[in-house]
Amino acid sequence: MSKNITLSREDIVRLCERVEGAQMRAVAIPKLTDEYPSMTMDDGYAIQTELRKRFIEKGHKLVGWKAGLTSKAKMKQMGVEVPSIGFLTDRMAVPEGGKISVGALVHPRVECEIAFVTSQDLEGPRCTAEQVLAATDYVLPAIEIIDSRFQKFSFDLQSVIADNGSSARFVGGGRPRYASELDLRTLGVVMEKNGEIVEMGAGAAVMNNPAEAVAMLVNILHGMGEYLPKGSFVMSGGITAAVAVQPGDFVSARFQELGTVSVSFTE
Ligand code: 0L1
Ligand code: MG
Repeated sequence: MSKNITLSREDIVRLCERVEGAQMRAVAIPKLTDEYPSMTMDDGYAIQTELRKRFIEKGHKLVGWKAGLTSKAKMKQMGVEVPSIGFLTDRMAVPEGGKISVGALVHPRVECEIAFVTSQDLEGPRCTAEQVLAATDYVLPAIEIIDSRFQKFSFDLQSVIADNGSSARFVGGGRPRYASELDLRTLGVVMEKNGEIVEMGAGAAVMNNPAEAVAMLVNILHGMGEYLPKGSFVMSGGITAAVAVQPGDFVSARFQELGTVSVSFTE
C-alpha cells in the first residue's frame, strides 16, 4: 500500500514533539491541521509512529493496540466517519479498581470496551474477524480513559491519529473468557458513574462485531508495515459514547458474562 505522506521528516519530528509535550504536561494544543490543513491520515500515523519510537526509547513497553471510533455512537459524537488505531504501553495500564489523577490529563473521558488478548501473530492486509477469533486467547472487559489533547476539544481524524487516538489510560479486569463461549455481538454492557447508569449498549455497536474492529486494526497495521504479535492486548473500541469524568467520580462498567471493571478519579 503506498503511503500518502506530505510532511517532511522535520515536520513529523516537530509535530511529534508538540504532541508529546501536550501529553506529558497535560496541556491543550491547537489541532495540528490548523498549521497543516492538507495533512493526511498517513501523516498522522507517521507522527504517531515517531511518538511510539520515542516512548520505547524512553523505556516504555508496548503492550498492545487500540481501535478507536469504531461505533456509530462514537463517530457521531466526534463527527468522523473512519475508525483509527493507537498504541498502548505499560505506563498507560491502571489496575482494576485503581485511581487516576485527573490533574495529569486534559479532557478525560471513559469508554466501555471489549479487549482481546491474542495467542498467535495476526497480519494484514486481509485479516478477517474469523482469523482474529481463531487467534484470540481470551477476551476481557475494559475501560478506556481517552484524553484528547486538542484545545476546546476541536479536532479532526488526522490530528487524533497523531495524538495516538487520544490514548491515555486503560483498565482491564472482570472475568476473562474464551471468545468461542460468547456471542460478542449480543454481549451487553452498562456504564455507571457514581452509581447512576449513564450509557448502555451491546458489542454489535462496534462494527457489528468487536472482532471486526480488531481485524480492521491489523489491516491498518499492515499499511504501516507492521503486524500484531501474539500476546498483544487489543481494545476494540467504545461500545457507547464517551463520558466525561472529574475528580471524585467512580465509574464501573458491568459486562454481561465478563463481570465488572471499575476505576475512580482523583484531583
Ligand atoms: O478510543 C477512541 O474511540 C478514540 C477517540 C478519539 C477521539 C476522542 O478523543 O474522542
Ligand atoms: Mg476507545
